[in-house]
Amino acid sequence: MKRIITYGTFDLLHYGHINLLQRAKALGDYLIVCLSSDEFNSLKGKKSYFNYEQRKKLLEAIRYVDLVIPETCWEQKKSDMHEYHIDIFVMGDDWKGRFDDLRDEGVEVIYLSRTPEISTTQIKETLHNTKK
Ligand code: C2G
Repeated sequence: MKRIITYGTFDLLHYGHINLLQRAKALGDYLIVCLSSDEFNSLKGKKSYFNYEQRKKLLEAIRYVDLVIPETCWEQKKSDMHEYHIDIFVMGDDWKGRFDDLRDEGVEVIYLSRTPEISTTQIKETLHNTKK
């Protein structure tokens, strides 16, 4: 059983996120999403519209997602690879190169192309500019 993991905030879930999760799952059999906590989002300089529990509920409803766990710090990835017996670490290619060191933990590191024309920031800006 090939186990995949990916990390992110996944706020205002959109088809760019789904494209990533679908392709990540296709690489193996079991997909874990490590979801940024509200506190970690602050560390990342992000303020999500939905809180952790709401974002977790949305992700758990996706057929490609088998488990959602919290991401609370940058440093947890190394131990996550061993704790969850990960075979493949996947991220969108906006992170290309940033996590290559995880290969030293014995996992494959794959960066998948981002869906270009959609982002949570863009959704927020569009809605803000079109509000009555
Ligand atoms: N993504 C994508 N296409 C988009 C938007 C996002 O493929 N149009 C991917 C990102 O590349 C990322 C995942 O969806 O792999 C989640 O995106 P974010 O929620 O923006 O995650 P991010 O803030 O990049 O957090 O420790 C890693 C961080 O937690 C990653």
